[in-house]
Amino acid sequence: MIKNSVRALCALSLALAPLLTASPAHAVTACTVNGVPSAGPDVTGTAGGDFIACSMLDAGHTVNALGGNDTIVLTGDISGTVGGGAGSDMVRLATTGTLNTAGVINGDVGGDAFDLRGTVLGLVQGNEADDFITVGVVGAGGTVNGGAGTDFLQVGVNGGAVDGGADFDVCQAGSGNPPVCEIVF
Ligand SMILES: [Ca+2]
Ligand SMILES: [Ca+2]
Repeated sequence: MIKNSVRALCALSLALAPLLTASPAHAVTACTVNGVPSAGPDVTGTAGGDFIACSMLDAGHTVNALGGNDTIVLTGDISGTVGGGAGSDMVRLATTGTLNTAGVINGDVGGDAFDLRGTVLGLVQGNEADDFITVGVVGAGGTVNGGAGTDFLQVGVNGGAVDGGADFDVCQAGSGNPPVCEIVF
């Protein structure tokens, strides 16, 4: 009787295995907030300094780090909206990451630092205060805007639009379209 039950359980797990291991039909948000997994659609930090990492962010999903000086690390396909919230935030896009057409990165309030080594096809906004933004590749249709404040923007290859926004900004583009800034070198 026990043997039969074990056999039945084995057969059941064999039948379920393909379902459990099947690849998802579409991208699925995969983030952690201070080490705790979150699948969205709203990935939310705390009022203090948070460490948020995402290997995937679906279109329509959001990351909001809220207040505090937060660190956000993006390593894959980012199609949602990432906000640093108040505070001086650090946002990194690894070389393996892409900010897709629908994707947005916002520094929000506070002087923010963006180290975006991957490809930007979407929208990057420093927003208020003095922001420091470096981007590896801005693809066609991609936009980087420093917003208000004295910003420093550095882009390796600019196939899109790079603009310091309001106030006195300093920009550098290795090649491609010239940035729109008070000082370009
Ligand atoms: Ca926070
Ligand atoms: Ca901020």
